[in-house]
Amino acid sequence: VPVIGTAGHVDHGKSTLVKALTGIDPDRLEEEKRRGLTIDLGFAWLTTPAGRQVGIVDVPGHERFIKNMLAGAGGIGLNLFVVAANEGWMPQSQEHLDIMDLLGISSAIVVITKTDTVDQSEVTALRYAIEERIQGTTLEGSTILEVTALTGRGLAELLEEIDSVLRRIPEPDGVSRTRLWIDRVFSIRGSGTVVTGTLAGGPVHTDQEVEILPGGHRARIRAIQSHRRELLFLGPGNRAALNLVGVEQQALARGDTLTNPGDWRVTDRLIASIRFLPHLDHEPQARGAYKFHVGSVEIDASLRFLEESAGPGESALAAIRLERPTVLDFKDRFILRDSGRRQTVGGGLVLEAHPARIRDRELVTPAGARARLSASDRPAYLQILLEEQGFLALQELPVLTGLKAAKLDPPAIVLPSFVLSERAFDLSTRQIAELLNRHQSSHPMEAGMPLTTLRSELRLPPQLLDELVAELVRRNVVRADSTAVRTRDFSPQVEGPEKMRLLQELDAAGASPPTVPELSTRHKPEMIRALIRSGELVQISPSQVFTSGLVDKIKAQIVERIRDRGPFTVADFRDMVATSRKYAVPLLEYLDHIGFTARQGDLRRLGPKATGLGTNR
Ligand SMILES: Nc1nc2c(ncn2[C@@H]2O[C@H](COP(=O)(O)OP(=O)(O)O)[C@@H](O)[C@H]2O)c(=O)[nH]1
Ligand SMILES: [Mg+2]
Repeated sequence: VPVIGTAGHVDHGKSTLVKALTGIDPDRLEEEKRRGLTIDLGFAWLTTPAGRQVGIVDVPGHERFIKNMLAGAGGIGLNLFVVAANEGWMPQSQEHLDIMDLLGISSAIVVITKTDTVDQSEVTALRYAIEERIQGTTLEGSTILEVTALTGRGLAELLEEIDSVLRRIPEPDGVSRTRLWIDRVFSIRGSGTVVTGTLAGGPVHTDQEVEILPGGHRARIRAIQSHRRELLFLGPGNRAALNLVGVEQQALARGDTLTNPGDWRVTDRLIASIRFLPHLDHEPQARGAYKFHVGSVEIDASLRFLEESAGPGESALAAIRLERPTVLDFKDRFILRDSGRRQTVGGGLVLEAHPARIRDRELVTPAGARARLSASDRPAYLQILLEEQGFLALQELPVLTGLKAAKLDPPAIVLPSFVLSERAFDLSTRQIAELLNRHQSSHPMEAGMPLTTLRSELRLPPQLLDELVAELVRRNVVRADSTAVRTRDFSPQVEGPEKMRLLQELDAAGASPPTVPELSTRHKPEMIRALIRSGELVQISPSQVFTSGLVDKIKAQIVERIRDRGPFTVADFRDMVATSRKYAVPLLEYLDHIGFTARQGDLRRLGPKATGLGTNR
């Protein structure tokens, strides 16, 4: 259920109206009660005729406390915009209307208060004046009601209208990530630190571990209250008071955000679309000093227009630098006030909360910023990020976009630790295939392209390349072993005449063949490797190879020998195959290793794998 906020000029009867509706005096500070003036935010709640529990945030109307008003304006779903019948439209009527308009608050009820102080004709005239003022703003078309809080006149109609507007407010679109802009911090003797705010983005539950940014303090939620009721779980869109364990009151302040650890990262730069108010009496200056208001925080800020600057009533793309870091989301609404003039000059939308920059160059171009402006939801925003960057590390996904990997729909490709656009995936696939084909045609005897070479050619993070290759293996596009990758239908070739020369040399040498280093001086090493892989050569030790034909012959001799005369020694074997110890020992160890023979003291007998006379393959 959305939280209701008040708005309107000082002394127009906002707090009195809240008290009349709820029975709770929102002016909770001693000084407020004494001066009859709202200084800081006040909180109350009520049950509507339809049975809804709603929270109310009452704001100060005085210009001096506009900062507090703005701290309460974030997260408001329905506004009660108060104009007193006796005073009519006043400066903060206009400024609060501007703020609601810039924040995109479209659900509002205009309440003309203190109707007991003037004639009905004046009330009616004010009604027309208000209708004109709200024309062209998000409040255009709002119902205008007349109320006398002191006598209760019009309160029943107001409550009915609150229900009917609440019924029309759409449910927030899905859960993203928990964020609570803290608007109050205090401590209760015996319980410790309590923070309050309007919960947004996702739920909280008791015993949850939370992180308070930008300080990075970790704490645990011991208890949750909403409208004074104890809860174990609270969904987004509600007022919340959270009792925290593990963090001191002094460490926290209004403007901090309570978050789910790991889901958010602070930022002090953003790309935004800013709309300047039409009735400004000056050109907005990029060099001016500004206050940036978002959620419950106010931060000193400076601007730089991405393209041209904008005049009153116009919009512009700008890079904004913040004096202190905070937590921002895609399409967060903010308000800009001119620090010197102390007036609201505009507001806008966060288009990129984590803009990359190389030296003085923004990596988000004006076109990229405009694409973000027209992206209607988070998946569309992710597509833009992927178009720009090709891929994102999966653990960055919630931090940058508020999306969870498990919920991603195609066309995003999700690998174990990265997410790619379909286009980037197709492009990488083509690049890999191209590199493999090129390598395979220049090295036809190799089993494929060494993974290390592929890594250095593609200039992707090694982990990403490995995951891409694994995905392509899964899709049966390439084949890979621990060292090399090849296209699906490639098999290494060995050239005929050269291979014949090598095999002839080995055949002529019988059971005492040249070593691999010796062979490599006369034959291509990659051909030797290819023949080992294809099984035509058998590697019996790091530096010794036999032809598979010779190995088969020796195996046959062993079977015959054991059948006729039983187990044999190394010396017997040496004589049998007519070789030296230098070859006999590694050869027998190789045969032991593959299970063709088995050693028993000094003797060899047939091993478990000696069935038949198959080759070593
Ligand atoms: N006559 C009359 N006075 C009202 C009415 N509502 C509020 N007031 C008075 O107007 C003054 C300012 O009210 P308050 O609620 O503090 O205004 P806020 O600054 O907008 O919160 C107080 O003295 C109220 O008693 C009303 O309906 N009729
Ligand atoms: Mg007040």
